[in-house]
Amino acid sequence: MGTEHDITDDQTRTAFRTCPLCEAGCGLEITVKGDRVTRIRGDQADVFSHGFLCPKGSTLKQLHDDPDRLRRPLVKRDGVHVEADWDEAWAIIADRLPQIIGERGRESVAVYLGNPSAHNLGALLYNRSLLQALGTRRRFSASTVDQMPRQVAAGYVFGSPVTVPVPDLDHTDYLVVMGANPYASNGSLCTAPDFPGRLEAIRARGGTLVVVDPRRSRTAEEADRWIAIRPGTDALFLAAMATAMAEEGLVQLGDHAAAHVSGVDEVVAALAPFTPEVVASATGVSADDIRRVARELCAAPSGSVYGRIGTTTTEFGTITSWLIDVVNTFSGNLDRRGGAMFPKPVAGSGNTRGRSGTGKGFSVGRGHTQVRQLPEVMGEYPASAMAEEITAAADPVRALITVAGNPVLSTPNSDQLDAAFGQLEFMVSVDIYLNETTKHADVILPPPSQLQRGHYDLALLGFAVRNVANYSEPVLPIDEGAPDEWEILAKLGLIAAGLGPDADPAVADDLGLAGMVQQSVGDPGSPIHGRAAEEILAELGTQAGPERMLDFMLQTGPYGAGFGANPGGASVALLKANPHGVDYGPLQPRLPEVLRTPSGTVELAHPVLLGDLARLAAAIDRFAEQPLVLVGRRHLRSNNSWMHNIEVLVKGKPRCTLHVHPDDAHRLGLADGGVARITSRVGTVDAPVEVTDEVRPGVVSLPHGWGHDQPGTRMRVAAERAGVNSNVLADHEALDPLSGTSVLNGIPVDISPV
Ligand SMILES: Nc1nc2c(c(=O)[nH]1)N[C@H]1C(S)=C(S)[C@@H](COP(=O)(O)OP(=O)(O)OC[C@H]3O[C@@H](n4cnc5c(=O)[nH]c(N)nc54)[C@H](O)[C@@H]3O)O[C@H]1N2
Ligand SMILES: Nc1nc2c(c(=O)[nH]1)N[C@H]1C(S)=C(S)[C@@H](COP(=O)(O)OP(=O)(O)OC[C@H]3O[C@@H](n4cnc5c(=O)[nH]c(N)nc54)[C@H](O)[C@@H]3O)O[C@H]1N2
Ligand code: SF4
Ligand SMILES: [Mo]
Repeated sequence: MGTEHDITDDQTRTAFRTCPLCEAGCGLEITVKGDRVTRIRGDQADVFSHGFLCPKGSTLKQLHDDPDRLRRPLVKRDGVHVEADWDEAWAIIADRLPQIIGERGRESVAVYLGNPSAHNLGALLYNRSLLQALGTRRRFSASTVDQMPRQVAAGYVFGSPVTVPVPDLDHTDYLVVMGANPYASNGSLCTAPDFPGRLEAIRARGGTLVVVDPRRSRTAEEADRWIAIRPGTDALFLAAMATAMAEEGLVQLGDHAAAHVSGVDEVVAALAPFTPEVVASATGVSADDIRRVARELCAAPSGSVYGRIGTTTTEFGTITSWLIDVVNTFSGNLDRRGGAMFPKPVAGSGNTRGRSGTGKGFSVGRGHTQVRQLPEVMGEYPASAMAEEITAAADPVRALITVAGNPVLSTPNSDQLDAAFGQLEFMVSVDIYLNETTKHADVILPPPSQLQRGHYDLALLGFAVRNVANYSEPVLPIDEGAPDEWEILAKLGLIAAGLGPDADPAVADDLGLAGMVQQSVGDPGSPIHGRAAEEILAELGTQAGPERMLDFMLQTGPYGAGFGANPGGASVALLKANPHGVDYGPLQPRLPEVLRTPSGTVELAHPVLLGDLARLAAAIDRFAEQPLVLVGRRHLRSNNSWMHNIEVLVKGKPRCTLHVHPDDAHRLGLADGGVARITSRVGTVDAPVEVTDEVRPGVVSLPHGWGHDQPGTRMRVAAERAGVNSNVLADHEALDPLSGTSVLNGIPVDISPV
């Protein structure tokens, strides 16, 4: 079953597979004996990761073998989850779901899609079929507790929310990392296996690394300079950088970008009030330090500002992401080598397909939530509105489907959401564990393990620092009689549409694929424009599922084989013959072809973005007097809320501790090793205290994804080191209004010793 069969004896073989656990996408070399994985290490020959892996990568084996990982569906009987066979599980869903939709309408069903869906080819391709079949606007996902602001800003400025510039890590001379800790996270919206090694290489070649973070993270420790910013104030810091550049006559777009950027003067004028001197006390960063970074970024041969979760999950998330684009543009780094560049995904994306260079642009607000009237953004509503749409809407959500998500631990005001889920009439979860969220489900449908399915990083390679492609075949066969994840999702859609428990997902897949091919042959921008759909479909074959759909995307993508038009071009066959991946080289300038804005320019002065600056200005005084605030942090051996059942990852000293600066500890009467009671507007938790100068004064830090002590769950290892759920403290009302994204960093809290 492996991609390359290096048979050393009768039973032992080697398979190569991309790790699906985080965005780095490392290549793994997996030794399999019979049906058992005996070893996992980094694939030295992988074209992108060159042998790198982190401690999580090798635990795909433990994950596969975890006795708590679900192999068969669970159904709730008299409040207790018991194993059932697949037919029984489907029958229950077919009995309940279409009935609720029939009686109450489509909007009575909500869907929540979680983070692992973005690392999962089946889910990426077939969540769409599920959503289409359901037809509900009540779609929620982890995006609104994560990267949505970055995508919204990109939508306005570049015309498509998938057009997110990434730092050209391997060539940059000056990198400013804001609100990201790639030494722990391995990077995000910047796909770069061995991110730490790539950062070290910047310094080794004489470049500079600056980290802006309220915590002295591991990344900050490795940097030339750490700027301990006050949480939530990055927009002010960046606006002041841009203004410093303008005041000092340093704005220089470079000939290439200058021809394609509009609105520079308007942006300069709009940002003029935000001088370094004006924002210094609010940001906690001196005017001199702000001016110095601005000057250095402009003076460096190339440079880039990169922002992540600490910049997006704040009340100014969208304009912060936009201001990152502004300073990258002003300093002459937009779309140039070593600057902020646009990947060209091999499987295609919204910025490779369709008409090149212009488009409809980006907008929000096709629909609003019922209770708070929050606008739709990228086809979904804010995750933090889920609870009230269940409990307080005139037409409430009655049924919920979750796919690869654990919102009860991962989204704001968790206690309220937990209670709301308890009120649902019916809930289905597609998940591998019985956890804090899925314990509410009437039916849990478990997909095969990570090792039992094929993989291509369809979403994350769109943010990669090199253009690469890598397909992995399943390492182990699927359990007898169990469906693949794509079949589960497609079938769930068919059942919701009333086609009954025996509906065949393969039939729906044939139809879906035929639709895609029809559209492509009719698209003048497509490499198969004008060809016969039947011919293309015949070449794609009759084996339903994600591999065939991926082949279509690769072949019609920017490097594609084009069904014979470009021999040697990208296809699944090519990637199967190259199990260590195919490298299409470093990022290349893509302006103006990457744009999809109505004007055909980089719309730097989009009115929606400029319009939010008044709110930013009004917040300056409040920030300057900010009381104690809570931020998060990640640990290398953890992964959001769900890898805590793997013993080798969680053993050792407890990680779910509250970091408190010594000055604050003294003032608040907290002792290292003691317990603190943390209270926010919406909740209270007690957590063990670690006194450390890793956080700046006035800031405390607690990681998210913990709190595994809830009854009704079945994660035995996790329950032994339960920790506390930091999202009990996150306020569901605190949002970045432009993106609907929750404020998870910079939460005002009161703290007292217990
Ligand atoms: N306070 C605070 N909260 C945060 C964050 C923060 O920084 N601070 N970070 C936010 C971010 S960035 C994110 S992405 C979200 C994550 O939020 P979620 O996506 O809601 O939660 P996860 O913890 O990733 O849970 C993943 C779920 O998927 C299941 N699962 C794992 N693999 C698979 C699979 O292959 N298929 C299926 N069907 N299920 C699978 C797991 O068992 C688990 O139930 O959390 C957010 N919450
Ligand atoms: N080991 C591990 N790896 C992961 C994950 C995981 O849970 N564990 N999750 C994955 C996911 S889903 C994601 S989205 C990525 C996230 O990847 P990153 O964005 O790198 O996430 P973090 O490591 O949480 O780093 C965020 C940093 O922002 C800082 N910060 C908090 N508030 C502010 C602020 O207001 N301003 C500034 N400038 N900084 C602030 C925090 O102190 C922290 O150091 O990681 C992915 N990789
Ligand atoms: S860095 Fe991410 S992709 Fe690489 S081995 Fe670790 S978890 Fe897997
Ligand atoms: Mo995330």
